[in-house]
Amino acid sequence: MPKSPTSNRKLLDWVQQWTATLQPARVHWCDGSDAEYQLLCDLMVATGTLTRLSPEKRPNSFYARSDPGDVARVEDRTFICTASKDDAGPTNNWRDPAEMRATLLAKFGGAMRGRTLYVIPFSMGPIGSPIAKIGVQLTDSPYVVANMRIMARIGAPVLAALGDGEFIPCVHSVGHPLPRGKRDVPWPCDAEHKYIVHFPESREIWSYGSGYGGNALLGKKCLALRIASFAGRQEGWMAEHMLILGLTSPAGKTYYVAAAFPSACGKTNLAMLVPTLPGWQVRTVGDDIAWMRPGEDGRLYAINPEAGFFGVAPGTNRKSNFNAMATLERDCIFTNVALTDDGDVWWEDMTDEAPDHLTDWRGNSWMPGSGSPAAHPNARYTAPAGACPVIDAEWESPRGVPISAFVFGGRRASVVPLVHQAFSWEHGVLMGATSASETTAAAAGAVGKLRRDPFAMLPFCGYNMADYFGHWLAMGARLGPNAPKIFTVNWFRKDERGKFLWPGFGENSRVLAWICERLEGGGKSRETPIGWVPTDDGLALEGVKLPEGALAELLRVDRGEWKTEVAGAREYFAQFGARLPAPLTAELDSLERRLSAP
Ligand code: SAT
Ligand code: MN
Repeated sequence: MPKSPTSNRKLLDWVQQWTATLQPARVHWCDGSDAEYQLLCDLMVATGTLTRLSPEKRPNSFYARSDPGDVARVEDRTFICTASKDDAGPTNNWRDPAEMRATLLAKFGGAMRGRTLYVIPFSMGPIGSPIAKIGVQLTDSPYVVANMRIMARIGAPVLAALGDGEFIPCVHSVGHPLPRGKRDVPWPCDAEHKYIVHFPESREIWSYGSGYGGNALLGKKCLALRIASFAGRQEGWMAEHMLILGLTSPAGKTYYVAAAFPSACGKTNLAMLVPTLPGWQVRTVGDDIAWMRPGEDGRLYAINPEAGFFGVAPGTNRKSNFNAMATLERDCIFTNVALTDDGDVWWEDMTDEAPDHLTDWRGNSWMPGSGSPAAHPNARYTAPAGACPVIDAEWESPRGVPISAFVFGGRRASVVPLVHQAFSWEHGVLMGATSASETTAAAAGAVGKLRRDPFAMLPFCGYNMADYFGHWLAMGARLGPNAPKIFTVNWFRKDERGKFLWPGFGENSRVLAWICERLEGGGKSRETPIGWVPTDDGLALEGVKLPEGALAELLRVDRGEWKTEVAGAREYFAQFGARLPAPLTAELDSLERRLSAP
Protein backbone atom coordinates (compact mmCIF):
# COMPACT_ATOMS: atom_id res chain seq x y z
CA MET A 1 0.00 0.00 0.00
CA PRO A 2 1.29 3.54 -0.74
CA LYS A 3 2.41 5.68 2.18
CA SER A 4 -0.87 7.54 2.63
CA PRO A 5 -3.59 5.73 0.73
CA THR A 6 -6.35 8.23 1.43
CA SER A 7 -7.24 11.76 0.46
CA ASN A 8 -9.22 12.27 3.67
CA ARG A 9 -7.64 15.53 4.83
CA LYS A 10 -8.81 15.20 8.41
CA LEU A 11 -7.41 11.69 8.67
CA LEU A 12 -4.09 12.66 7.11
CA ASP A 13 -3.71 15.67 9.41
CA TRP A 14 -4.63 13.61 12.46
CA VAL A 15 -2.10 10.90 11.64
CA GLN A 16 0.56 13.51 11.00
CA GLN A 17 -0.13 15.30 14.27
CA TRP A 18 0.05 12.10 16.29
CA THR A 19 3.18 10.96 14.47
CA ALA A 20 4.84 14.14 15.70
CA THR A 21 3.80 13.35 19.29
CA LEU A 22 4.45 9.60 19.32
CA GLN A 23 7.72 9.82 17.32
CA PRO A 24 7.62 6.32 15.79
CA ALA A 25 10.51 5.11 13.64
CA ARG A 26 8.10 4.49 10.76
CA VAL A 27 4.41 4.63 9.83
CA HIS A 28 2.55 1.76 8.20
CA TRP A 29 -0.98 2.12 6.81
CA CYS A 30 -2.64 -1.28 7.15
CA ASP A 31 -4.31 -2.58 4.00
CA GLY A 32 -5.85 -5.54 5.81
CA SER A 33 -4.60 -8.08 3.26
CA ASP A 34 -3.70 -11.65 4.03
CA ALA A 35 -0.13 -10.96 2.85
CA GLU A 36 0.15 -8.19 5.41
CA TYR A 37 -1.21 -10.45 8.16
CA GLN A 38 1.31 -13.18 7.32
CA LEU A 39 4.16 -10.68 7.27
CA LEU A 40 3.19 -9.30 10.69
CA CYS A 41 2.83 -12.77 12.16
CA ASP A 42 6.25 -13.77 10.81
CA LEU A 43 7.69 -10.61 12.33
CA MET A 44 6.13 -11.42 15.71
CA VAL A 45 7.42 -14.99 15.56
CA ALA A 46 10.89 -13.55 14.98
CA THR A 47 10.59 -11.17 17.97
CA GLY A 48 9.16 -13.87 20.25
CA THR A 49 5.71 -12.27 20.66
CA LEU A 50 4.08 -15.18 18.81
CA THR A 51 4.74 -18.88 18.58
CA ARG A 52 3.48 -20.58 15.45
CA LEU A 53 1.38 -23.60 16.42
CA SER A 54 1.95 -26.93 14.69
CA PRO A 55 0.55 -26.59 11.15
CA GLU A 56 -0.71 -30.20 11.38
CA LYS A 57 -2.59 -29.52 14.61
CA ARG A 58 -3.78 -25.96 14.08
CA PRO A 59 -2.99 -24.47 10.66
CA ASN A 60 -2.25 -20.76 10.43
CA SER A 61 -2.62 -20.30 14.19
CA PHE A 62 -0.48 -18.55 16.74
CA TYR A 63 0.15 -18.41 20.45
CA ALA A 64 0.96 -15.36 22.55
CA ARG A 65 1.92 -15.09 26.19
CA SER A 66 1.27 -11.70 27.75
CA ASP A 67 3.17 -9.92 30.47
CA PRO A 68 1.78 -11.27 33.79
CA GLY A 69 0.81 -7.69 34.66
CA ASP A 70 -1.35 -7.36 31.56
CA VAL A 71 -3.93 -10.14 31.50
CA ALA A 72 -7.41 -8.55 31.64
CA ARG A 73 -9.43 -5.38 31.40
CA VAL A 74 -8.56 -2.87 34.10
CA GLU A 75 -11.78 -1.22 35.23
CA ASP A 76 -10.11 1.03 37.80
CA ARG A 77 -7.88 2.40 35.02
CA THR A 78 -10.79 2.98 32.63
CA PHE A 79 -11.98 6.58 32.44
CA ILE A 80 -14.93 8.49 31.03
CA CYS A 81 -13.95 12.11 30.44
CA THR A 82 -17.02 14.28 29.99
CA ALA A 83 -17.08 18.03 30.62
CA SER A 84 -19.41 17.52 33.59
CA LYS A 85 -18.73 14.81 36.14
CA ASP A 86 -22.47 14.11 36.43
CA ASP A 87 -22.61 13.17 32.77
CA ALA A 88 -20.24 10.26 33.45
CA GLY A 89 -22.29 9.34 36.52
CA PRO A 90 -21.46 7.63 39.78
CA THR A 91 -20.62 4.23 38.27
CA ASN A 92 -17.83 5.50 36.00
CA ASN A 93 -14.33 6.78 36.78
CA TRP A 94 -14.55 10.40 35.72
CA ARG A 95 -11.65 12.71 34.95
CA ASP A 96 -11.65 16.26 33.67
CA PRO A 97 -11.02 15.99 29.90
CA ALA A 98 -8.39 18.77 29.78
CA GLU A 99 -6.46 17.33 32.73
CA MET A 100 -6.60 13.84 31.29
CA ARG A 101 -5.41 15.07 27.90
CA ALA A 102 -2.45 16.77 29.53
CA THR A 103 -1.56 13.69 31.61
CA LEU A 104 -1.77 11.41 28.62
CA LEU A 105 -0.02 13.69 26.16
CA ALA A 106 2.96 13.54 28.49
CA LYS A 107 2.77 9.72 28.41
CA PHE A 108 2.29 9.60 24.62
CA GLY A 109 5.22 11.95 23.95
CA GLY A 110 7.86 9.75 22.29
CA ALA A 111 5.99 6.61 23.37
CA MET A 112 6.53 4.92 20.00
CA ARG A 113 10.24 5.68 19.67
CA GLY A 114 11.96 2.85 17.82
CA ARG A 115 8.63 1.24 16.88
CA THR A 116 6.28 1.20 13.92
CA LEU A 117 3.09 3.20 14.09
CA TYR A 118 0.36 1.15 12.42
CA VAL A 119 -2.69 2.98 11.08
CA ILE A 120 -5.70 0.65 11.17
CA PRO A 121 -8.85 1.87 9.44
CA PHE A 122 -11.66 -0.35 10.73
CA SER A 123 -15.40 -0.73 10.37
CA MET A 124 -17.57 -1.88 13.25
CA GLY A 125 -20.39 -3.59 11.41
CA PRO A 126 -20.52 -4.75 7.80
CA ILE A 127 -18.80 -2.16 5.60
CA GLY A 128 -21.42 0.21 4.26
CA SER A 129 -24.21 -0.91 6.64
CA PRO A 130 -26.29 2.08 7.73
CA ILE A 131 -25.75 0.91 11.32
CA ALA A 132 -21.93 0.52 10.99
CA LYS A 133 -19.33 3.04 12.16
CA ILE A 134 -15.79 3.63 10.99
CA GLY A 135 -12.87 4.15 13.34
CA VAL A 136 -9.16 4.52 12.80
CA GLN A 137 -6.79 3.11 15.40
CA LEU A 138 -3.17 4.11 15.73
CA THR A 139 -1.12 1.48 17.52
CA ASP A 140 2.49 0.39 18.02
CA SER A 141 1.45 -3.23 18.63
CA PRO A 142 1.54 -5.63 15.68
CA TYR A 143 -0.32 -8.07 17.97
CA VAL A 144 -3.17 -5.56 18.10
CA VAL A 145 -3.14 -5.22 14.30
CA ALA A 146 -3.36 -9.00 13.87
CA ASN A 147 -6.20 -9.29 16.41
CA MET A 148 -8.06 -6.32 14.93
CA ARG A 149 -7.91 -8.02 11.54
CA ILE A 150 -9.88 -10.92 13.01
CA MET A 151 -12.20 -8.90 15.26
CA ALA A 152 -13.17 -6.14 12.81
CA ARG A 153 -13.19 -5.37 9.09
CA ILE A 154 -9.97 -3.45 8.47
CA GLY A 155 -7.83 -1.86 5.79
CA ALA A 156 -8.28 -0.69 2.22
CA PRO A 157 -12.01 -1.47 1.81
CA VAL A 158 -12.71 0.59 4.95
CA LEU A 159 -10.71 3.57 3.66
CA ALA A 160 -12.63 3.33 0.40
CA ALA A 161 -15.94 3.35 2.29
CA LEU A 162 -14.74 6.22 4.48
CA GLY A 163 -13.87 8.52 1.59
CA ASP A 164 -13.81 12.04 3.01
CA GLY A 165 -16.25 11.11 5.78
CA GLU A 166 -16.07 11.10 9.57
CA PHE A 167 -14.16 8.52 11.57
CA ILE A 168 -13.75 7.84 15.28
CA PRO A 169 -10.12 8.50 16.20
CA CYS A 170 -8.52 5.90 18.49
CA VAL A 171 -4.95 6.25 19.76
CA HIS A 172 -3.18 3.30 21.36
CA SER A 173 0.35 2.74 22.57
CA VAL A 174 1.74 -0.06 24.69
CA GLY A 175 3.86 2.64 26.32
CA HIS A 176 7.20 0.91 25.89
CA PRO A 177 9.52 2.88 23.62
CA LEU A 178 12.47 1.04 22.15
CA PRO A 179 15.73 2.98 22.39
CA ARG A 180 18.27 2.24 19.66
CA GLY A 181 20.22 -0.92 20.33
CA LYS A 182 17.91 -2.13 23.09
CA ARG A 183 16.35 -5.57 22.72
CA ASP A 184 12.56 -5.72 22.69
CA VAL A 185 10.56 -7.89 25.09
CA PRO A 186 7.95 -10.38 23.79
CA TRP A 187 5.05 -8.44 25.35
CA PRO A 188 5.87 -4.76 25.67
CA CYS A 189 3.55 -2.79 27.96
CA ASP A 190 3.59 -0.26 30.78
CA ALA A 191 1.76 -2.40 33.31
CA GLU A 192 1.99 0.10 36.15
CA HIS A 193 0.58 3.08 34.25
CA LYS A 194 -2.39 1.93 32.21
CA TYR A 195 -4.99 4.42 31.00
CA ILE A 196 -8.07 3.38 29.03
CA VAL A 197 -9.62 6.75 28.28
CA HIS A 198 -12.80 7.85 26.53
CA PHE A 199 -13.90 11.32 25.50
CA PRO A 200 -17.51 10.53 24.55
CA GLU A 201 -18.48 14.11 23.71
CA SER A 202 -15.82 14.39 21.01
CA ARG A 203 -15.93 10.63 20.31
CA GLU A 204 -12.26 9.89 20.91
CA ILE A 205 -10.42 7.00 22.54
CA TRP A 206 -6.92 7.17 24.03
CA SER A 207 -5.43 3.98 25.44
CA TYR A 208 -1.99 3.69 26.99
CA GLY A 209 0.09 0.98 28.62
CA SER A 210 -1.83 -2.26 27.94
CA GLY A 211 -1.69 -4.59 24.96
CA TYR A 212 -4.46 -6.93 26.13
CA GLY A 213 -7.97 -7.51 24.80
CA GLY A 214 -10.56 -4.86 25.46
CA ASN A 215 -7.86 -2.44 26.69
CA ALA A 216 -6.09 -2.46 23.35
CA LEU A 217 -8.46 -3.69 20.61
CA LEU A 218 -10.21 -0.35 20.66
CA GLY A 219 -13.03 -1.28 18.30
CA LYS A 220 -14.52 -3.62 20.89
CA LYS A 221 -15.41 -2.37 24.37
CA CYS A 222 -14.07 1.17 23.91
CA LEU A 223 -15.77 2.04 20.61
CA ALA A 224 -18.56 -0.50 20.15
CA LEU A 225 -19.81 -0.13 23.72
CA ARG A 226 -18.58 2.98 25.56
CA ILE A 227 -18.50 5.48 22.71
CA ALA A 228 -21.37 3.79 20.85
CA SER A 229 -23.66 3.73 23.90
CA PHE A 230 -23.17 7.49 24.19
CA ALA A 231 -23.71 8.02 20.46
CA GLY A 232 -26.74 5.71 20.49
CA ARG A 233 -28.48 7.85 23.09
CA GLN A 234 -27.81 10.99 21.07
CA GLU A 235 -28.92 9.37 17.81
CA GLY A 236 -31.79 7.15 18.96
CA TRP A 237 -30.27 3.67 18.82
CA MET A 238 -28.78 1.15 21.23
CA ALA A 239 -25.31 -0.33 21.76
CA GLU A 240 -25.53 -3.28 24.13
CA HIS A 241 -23.30 -5.91 25.72
CA MET A 242 -25.39 -8.66 24.16
CA LEU A 243 -25.01 -11.79 22.11
CA ILE A 244 -27.43 -12.24 19.23
CA LEU A 245 -28.78 -15.66 18.29
CA GLY A 246 -31.39 -16.99 15.91
CA LEU A 247 -33.59 -19.76 17.20
CA THR A 248 -35.63 -21.86 14.79
CA SER A 249 -38.55 -23.87 16.15
CA PRO A 250 -39.61 -27.32 14.91
CA ALA A 251 -42.38 -25.48 13.03
CA GLY A 252 -39.67 -23.62 11.09
CA LYS A 253 -40.19 -20.18 12.61
CA THR A 254 -37.05 -18.17 13.46
CA TYR A 255 -36.85 -15.85 16.47
CA TYR A 256 -33.87 -13.60 17.07
CA VAL A 257 -32.91 -13.12 20.70
CA ALA A 258 -30.38 -10.67 22.17
CA ALA A 259 -29.00 -11.55 25.58
CA ALA A 260 -26.93 -9.51 28.05
CA PHE A 261 -24.57 -11.28 30.44
CA PRO A 262 -21.46 -9.89 32.12
CA SER A 263 -18.04 -10.89 30.74
CA ALA A 264 -17.19 -14.58 31.15
CA CYS A 265 -20.76 -15.70 32.05
CA GLY A 266 -21.33 -17.89 29.00
CA LYS A 267 -22.45 -15.50 26.23
CA THR A 268 -20.32 -17.31 23.66
CA ASN A 269 -21.61 -20.72 24.78
CA LEU A 270 -25.21 -19.56 24.59
CA ALA A 271 -24.70 -17.88 21.21
CA MET A 272 -23.43 -21.17 19.71
CA LEU A 273 -25.56 -23.58 21.68
CA VAL A 274 -26.36 -27.04 20.36
CA PRO A 275 -29.97 -27.60 21.46
CA THR A 276 -30.70 -30.85 23.25
CA LEU A 277 -34.38 -30.22 22.63
CA PRO A 278 -35.24 -32.12 19.44
CA GLY A 279 -36.20 -30.11 16.38
CA TRP A 280 -34.77 -26.77 17.54
CA GLN A 281 -31.85 -25.03 15.86
CA VAL A 282 -29.58 -22.21 17.05
CA ARG A 283 -27.62 -19.93 14.72
CA THR A 284 -25.07 -17.34 15.85
CA VAL A 285 -25.16 -13.69 14.82
CA GLY A 286 -22.80 -12.37 17.51
CA ASP A 287 -21.38 -13.37 20.89
CA ASP A 288 -20.64 -10.08 22.67
CA ILE A 289 -22.07 -6.86 21.27
CA ALA A 290 -25.33 -5.82 19.59
CA TRP A 291 -26.04 -2.51 17.83
CA MET A 292 -29.76 -2.00 17.35
CA ARG A 293 -31.99 0.48 15.55
CA PRO A 294 -35.72 0.62 14.84
CA GLY A 295 -36.34 -0.43 11.23
CA GLU A 296 -38.92 0.89 8.77
CA ASP A 297 -41.44 -1.69 9.97
CA GLY A 298 -41.11 -0.40 13.54
CA ARG A 299 -39.27 -3.45 14.84
CA LEU A 300 -35.84 -3.35 16.41
CA TYR A 301 -33.02 -4.57 14.11
CA ALA A 302 -29.64 -5.74 15.41
CA ILE A 303 -26.21 -6.11 13.86
CA ASN A 304 -23.10 -7.65 15.33
CA PRO A 305 -20.52 -4.87 14.96
CA GLU A 306 -17.67 -7.38 15.26
CA ALA A 307 -16.17 -9.86 12.79
CA GLY A 308 -14.64 -12.29 15.25
CA PHE A 309 -14.87 -13.85 18.69
CA PHE A 310 -12.56 -12.87 21.55
CA GLY A 311 -13.67 -15.69 23.82
CA VAL A 312 -12.61 -17.10 27.17
CA ALA A 313 -10.73 -20.34 26.46
CA PRO A 314 -10.77 -22.16 29.85
CA GLY A 315 -13.89 -24.27 30.21
CA THR A 316 -14.43 -24.45 26.45
CA ASN A 317 -14.64 -28.04 25.20
CA ARG A 318 -16.66 -30.20 22.82
CA LYS A 319 -19.39 -30.64 25.40
CA SER A 320 -19.65 -27.05 26.65
CA ASN A 321 -19.28 -25.46 23.21
CA PHE A 322 -18.87 -27.83 20.28
CA ASN A 323 -19.17 -25.05 17.72
CA ALA A 324 -16.52 -22.87 19.35
CA MET A 325 -14.12 -25.82 19.30
CA ALA A 326 -14.81 -26.24 15.57
CA THR A 327 -14.27 -22.50 15.03
CA LEU A 328 -10.88 -22.78 16.71
CA GLU A 329 -9.44 -25.45 14.43
CA ARG A 330 -7.43 -22.99 12.32
CA ASP A 331 -6.67 -19.30 11.63
CA CYS A 332 -6.75 -18.28 15.30
CA ILE A 333 -4.65 -16.44 17.84
CA PHE A 334 -4.52 -17.85 21.38
CA THR A 335 -3.36 -15.73 24.29
CA ASN A 336 -2.32 -16.96 27.75
CA VAL A 337 -3.46 -20.54 27.26
CA ALA A 338 -0.93 -23.36 27.80
CA LEU A 339 1.29 -24.86 25.11
CA THR A 340 1.58 -28.62 24.55
CA ASP A 341 4.90 -30.28 23.83
CA ASP A 342 3.78 -31.03 20.26
CA GLY A 343 2.99 -27.42 19.41
CA ASP A 344 -0.71 -27.22 20.18
CA VAL A 345 -2.73 -25.36 22.82
CA TRP A 346 -4.46 -26.59 25.96
CA TRP A 347 -6.51 -25.02 28.73
CA GLU A 348 -8.38 -26.18 31.82
CA ASP A 349 -11.32 -28.46 30.95
CA MET A 350 -10.45 -28.58 27.25
CA THR A 351 -10.12 -32.35 27.72
CA ASP A 352 -11.12 -34.61 30.62
CA GLU A 353 -7.51 -35.23 31.46
CA ALA A 354 -4.66 -32.76 31.24
CA PRO A 355 -1.63 -33.71 29.11
CA ASP A 356 1.32 -35.12 31.08
CA HIS A 357 3.38 -32.04 30.41
CA LEU A 358 2.73 -28.48 29.28
CA THR A 359 4.30 -25.05 29.21
CA ASP A 360 1.97 -22.85 31.22
CA TRP A 361 0.84 -19.31 30.42
CA ARG A 362 3.82 -17.91 32.29
CA GLY A 363 6.25 -20.00 30.25
CA ASN A 364 7.02 -22.47 33.04
CA SER A 365 7.08 -26.24 32.82
CA TRP A 366 3.75 -27.59 34.08
CA MET A 367 2.47 -31.01 35.10
CA PRO A 368 -0.93 -32.13 36.42
CA GLY A 369 -1.01 -31.41 40.13
CA SER A 370 1.31 -28.40 39.75
CA GLY A 371 -1.07 -26.48 41.94
CA SER A 372 -1.74 -23.58 39.59
CA PRO A 373 -3.81 -23.44 36.41
CA ALA A 374 -1.89 -24.06 33.17
CA ALA A 375 -3.92 -21.42 31.34
CA HIS A 376 -4.72 -18.03 32.85
CA PRO A 377 -8.45 -17.98 33.82
CA ASN A 378 -8.91 -15.07 31.38
CA ALA A 379 -6.94 -16.76 28.57
CA ARG A 380 -8.54 -15.95 25.23
CA TYR A 381 -8.89 -17.07 21.66
CA THR A 382 -9.34 -14.68 18.76
CA ALA A 383 -11.24 -16.43 15.98
CA PRO A 384 -12.98 -15.33 12.77
CA ALA A 385 -16.78 -15.42 13.19
CA GLY A 386 -17.24 -16.67 9.64
CA ALA A 387 -15.53 -19.94 10.62
CA CYS A 388 -18.26 -20.80 13.13
CA PRO A 389 -20.19 -23.81 11.74
CA VAL A 390 -23.50 -22.37 12.96
CA ILE A 391 -22.97 -18.76 11.93
CA ASP A 392 -26.34 -17.33 10.88
CA ALA A 393 -26.93 -16.76 7.17
CA GLU A 394 -27.91 -13.17 8.04
CA TRP A 395 -24.96 -12.37 10.29
CA GLU A 396 -23.49 -9.84 7.89
CA SER A 397 -26.82 -8.45 6.73
CA PRO A 398 -26.41 -4.64 6.59
CA ARG A 399 -29.95 -4.07 7.89
CA GLY A 400 -29.56 -6.54 10.76
CA VAL A 401 -31.97 -9.11 12.18
CA PRO A 402 -35.29 -8.33 13.94
CA ILE A 403 -35.12 -8.88 17.71
CA SER A 404 -38.11 -10.57 19.40
CA ALA A 405 -36.78 -10.98 22.93
CA PHE A 406 -34.20 -9.59 25.31
CA VAL A 407 -32.69 -11.87 27.93
CA PHE A 408 -30.74 -10.68 30.96
CA GLY A 409 -28.58 -12.99 33.02
CA GLY A 410 -25.66 -13.32 35.33
CA ARG A 411 -24.12 -15.63 37.88
CA ARG A 412 -26.43 -15.88 40.88
CA ALA A 413 -25.97 -18.79 43.29
CA SER A 414 -29.36 -18.04 44.86
CA VAL A 415 -32.57 -15.94 44.72
CA VAL A 416 -33.02 -15.63 40.94
CA PRO A 417 -35.05 -18.44 39.31
CA LEU A 418 -34.03 -20.27 36.12
CA VAL A 419 -36.23 -17.97 34.02
CA HIS A 420 -38.88 -15.32 34.48
CA GLN A 421 -40.62 -12.90 32.18
CA ALA A 422 -41.26 -9.22 32.83
CA PHE A 423 -44.87 -8.00 32.97
CA SER A 424 -44.06 -5.01 30.77
CA TRP A 425 -41.20 -3.14 29.08
CA GLU A 426 -40.81 -0.86 32.14
CA HIS A 427 -40.71 -3.88 34.43
CA GLY A 428 -38.10 -5.40 32.10
CA VAL A 429 -36.02 -2.24 32.33
CA LEU A 430 -36.14 -2.61 36.12
CA MET A 431 -34.92 -6.20 35.72
CA GLY A 432 -31.99 -5.05 33.60
CA ALA A 433 -31.22 -2.10 35.85
CA THR A 434 -31.09 -4.20 39.01
CA SER A 435 -29.31 -7.27 37.66
CA ALA A 436 -26.31 -8.45 39.63
CA SER A 437 -23.66 -11.07 39.04
CA GLU A 438 -20.69 -12.68 40.70
CA THR A 439 -17.46 -11.23 39.30
CA THR A 440 -15.18 -13.22 36.96
CA ALA A 441 -11.55 -13.16 35.83
CA ALA A 442 -12.42 -11.04 32.78
CA ALA A 443 -11.50 -7.96 34.79
CA ALA A 444 -8.65 -7.49 37.24
CA GLY A 445 -9.86 -7.78 40.85
CA ALA A 446 -11.66 -10.21 43.14
CA VAL A 447 -13.50 -13.15 41.56
CA GLY A 448 -16.89 -14.44 42.81
CA LYS A 449 -18.05 -11.23 44.52
CA LEU A 450 -21.68 -10.29 43.92
CA ARG A 451 -21.99 -6.87 42.33
CA ARG A 452 -24.74 -4.93 40.59
CA ASP A 453 -24.06 -4.93 36.88
CA PRO A 454 -27.01 -3.19 35.18
CA PHE A 455 -27.69 -4.63 31.73
CA ALA A 456 -24.17 -6.17 31.99
CA MET A 457 -23.04 -2.66 31.04
CA LEU A 458 -21.43 -1.53 34.30
CA PRO A 459 -17.91 -1.50 32.82
CA PHE A 460 -19.10 -0.40 29.37
CA CYS A 461 -21.67 2.40 29.68
CA GLY A 462 -20.07 5.58 28.34
CA TYR A 463 -22.31 7.97 30.28
CA ASN A 464 -24.46 8.36 33.38
CA MET A 465 -26.11 4.98 34.03
CA ALA A 466 -29.34 6.73 35.15
CA ASP A 467 -29.58 8.43 31.75
CA TYR A 468 -28.92 5.04 30.16
CA PHE A 469 -31.94 3.62 32.05
CA GLY A 470 -33.90 6.59 30.74
CA HIS A 471 -32.77 5.81 27.20
CA TRP A 472 -34.06 2.26 27.57
CA LEU A 473 -37.42 3.58 28.75
CA ALA A 474 -37.54 5.99 25.81
CA MET A 475 -36.71 3.23 23.31
CA GLY A 476 -39.56 1.13 24.73
CA ALA A 477 -41.99 4.01 24.30
CA ARG A 478 -40.82 4.48 20.73
CA LEU A 479 -41.07 0.77 19.86
CA GLY A 480 -44.49 0.38 21.52
CA PRO A 481 -46.10 -2.96 20.69
CA ASN A 482 -43.06 -3.88 18.53
CA ALA A 483 -40.74 -3.78 21.54
CA PRO A 484 -39.03 -7.11 22.28
CA LYS A 485 -40.35 -9.02 25.31
CA ILE A 486 -37.98 -9.10 28.27
CA PHE A 487 -36.79 -12.12 30.29
CA THR A 488 -34.24 -12.87 33.00
CA VAL A 489 -32.43 -16.20 33.20
CA ASN A 490 -30.07 -17.70 35.74
CA TRP A 491 -28.17 -20.83 34.77
CA PHE A 492 -26.06 -20.66 37.93
CA ARG A 493 -28.40 -21.32 40.87
CA LYS A 494 -26.87 -23.73 43.39
CA ASP A 495 -28.18 -26.14 46.01
CA GLU A 496 -27.26 -25.86 49.67
CA ARG A 497 -24.12 -27.93 49.07
CA GLY A 498 -22.96 -25.51 46.41
CA LYS A 499 -23.71 -27.72 43.40
CA PHE A 500 -25.28 -26.23 40.28
CA LEU A 501 -28.97 -27.17 40.07
CA TRP A 502 -29.23 -26.78 36.31
CA PRO A 503 -27.02 -28.66 33.79
CA GLY A 504 -26.81 -25.62 31.49
CA PHE A 505 -25.15 -25.55 28.05
CA GLY A 506 -27.31 -27.38 25.44
CA GLU A 507 -30.09 -27.87 27.99
CA ASN A 508 -30.56 -24.09 28.02
CA SER A 509 -32.43 -24.65 24.74
CA ARG A 510 -35.36 -25.79 26.91
CA VAL A 511 -35.53 -22.36 28.48
CA LEU A 512 -35.15 -20.65 25.09
CA ALA A 513 -38.03 -22.78 23.76
CA TRP A 514 -40.26 -21.62 26.64
CA ILE A 515 -39.32 -18.03 25.83
CA CYS A 516 -40.39 -18.57 22.20
CA GLU A 517 -43.67 -20.11 23.34
CA ARG A 518 -44.26 -17.02 25.47
CA LEU A 519 -43.64 -14.82 22.42
CA GLU A 520 -46.46 -16.71 20.70
CA GLY A 521 -48.78 -16.19 23.67
CA GLY A 522 -48.30 -19.75 24.99
CA GLY A 523 -45.78 -21.25 27.37
CA LYS A 524 -47.30 -22.62 30.57
CA SER A 525 -46.56 -20.13 33.32
CA ARG A 526 -47.64 -18.89 36.69
CA GLU A 527 -47.78 -15.30 37.82
CA THR A 528 -45.40 -14.50 40.68
CA PRO A 529 -44.58 -11.14 42.28
CA ILE A 530 -41.38 -10.93 40.18
CA GLY A 531 -42.89 -11.93 36.83
CA TRP A 532 -44.09 -14.95 34.86
CA VAL A 533 -42.32 -18.19 35.81
CA PRO A 534 -42.80 -21.57 34.06
CA THR A 535 -45.17 -23.96 35.83
CA ASP A 536 -43.65 -27.24 37.05
CA ASP A 537 -44.66 -28.78 33.71
CA GLY A 538 -44.02 -25.61 31.71
CA LEU A 539 -40.54 -26.50 30.47
CA ALA A 540 -39.96 -29.37 28.03
CA LEU A 541 -37.69 -31.51 30.19
CA GLU A 542 -37.89 -34.97 28.60
CA GLY A 543 -34.47 -36.57 28.81
CA VAL A 544 -33.00 -34.09 31.34
CA LYS A 545 -31.85 -35.74 34.54
CA LEU A 546 -32.48 -33.35 37.41
CA PRO A 547 -31.89 -34.36 41.04
CA GLU A 548 -34.92 -34.75 43.31
CA GLY A 549 -36.39 -31.35 44.13
CA ALA A 550 -34.08 -29.44 41.79
CA LEU A 551 -36.81 -28.18 39.47
CA ALA A 552 -38.88 -26.77 42.34
CA GLU A 553 -35.79 -25.03 43.68
CA LEU A 554 -34.88 -23.70 40.22
CA LEU A 555 -38.32 -22.15 39.80
CA ARG A 556 -38.77 -21.05 43.41
CA VAL A 557 -39.48 -17.39 44.13
CA ASP A 558 -38.86 -16.57 47.77
CA ARG A 559 -40.66 -13.41 48.88
CA GLY A 560 -38.27 -12.81 51.76
CA GLU A 561 -35.18 -13.09 49.57
CA TRP A 562 -36.76 -10.82 46.98
CA LYS A 563 -37.63 -8.19 49.59
CA THR A 564 -33.93 -8.14 50.43
CA GLU A 565 -33.24 -7.73 46.69
CA VAL A 566 -35.61 -4.77 46.53
CA ALA A 567 -33.89 -3.14 49.51
CA GLY A 568 -30.52 -3.68 47.82
CA ALA A 569 -31.83 -2.19 44.57
CA ARG A 570 -33.12 0.90 46.41
CA GLU A 571 -29.75 1.39 48.00
CA TYR A 572 -28.08 0.97 44.62
CA PHE A 573 -30.45 3.42 42.94
CA ALA A 574 -29.89 6.05 45.65
CA GLN A 575 -26.50 6.96 44.16
CA PHE A 576 -28.21 8.30 41.04
CA GLY A 577 -30.25 10.85 43.02
CA ALA A 578 -32.77 12.88 41.05
CA ARG A 579 -31.30 11.64 37.77
CA LEU A 580 -32.94 8.22 38.24
CA PRO A 581 -36.01 8.05 35.95
CA ALA A 582 -39.23 8.10 37.99
CA PRO A 583 -40.77 5.09 36.21
CA LEU A 584 -38.00 2.90 37.64
CA THR A 585 -38.81 3.90 41.22
CA ALA A 586 -42.48 3.29 40.43
CA GLU A 587 -41.64 -0.19 39.12
CA LEU A 588 -39.61 -0.96 42.21
CA ASP A 589 -42.51 0.20 44.41
CA SER A 590 -44.93 -2.05 42.51
CA LEU A 591 -42.59 -4.99 42.88
CA GLU A 592 -42.37 -4.37 46.59
CA ARG A 593 -46.16 -4.15 46.83
CA ARG A 594 -46.58 -7.42 44.98
CA LEU A 595 -44.06 -9.09 47.29
CA SER A 596 -46.00 -7.91 50.35
CA ALA A 597 -49.46 -8.74 49.02
CA PRO A 598 -51.09 -11.74 50.69
O1 SAT B 1 -12.95 -6.68 27.34
S1 SAT B 1 -12.43 -7.86 26.69
O2 SAT B 1 -12.57 -7.70 25.27
O3 SAT B 1 -11.02 -8.04 27.06
C1 SAT B 1 -13.29 -9.23 27.16
C2 SAT B 1 -14.38 -9.00 28.10
O4 SAT B 1 -14.15 -8.62 29.24
O5 SAT B 1 -15.54 -9.25 27.74
MN1 MN C 1 -17.95 -8.91 26.70
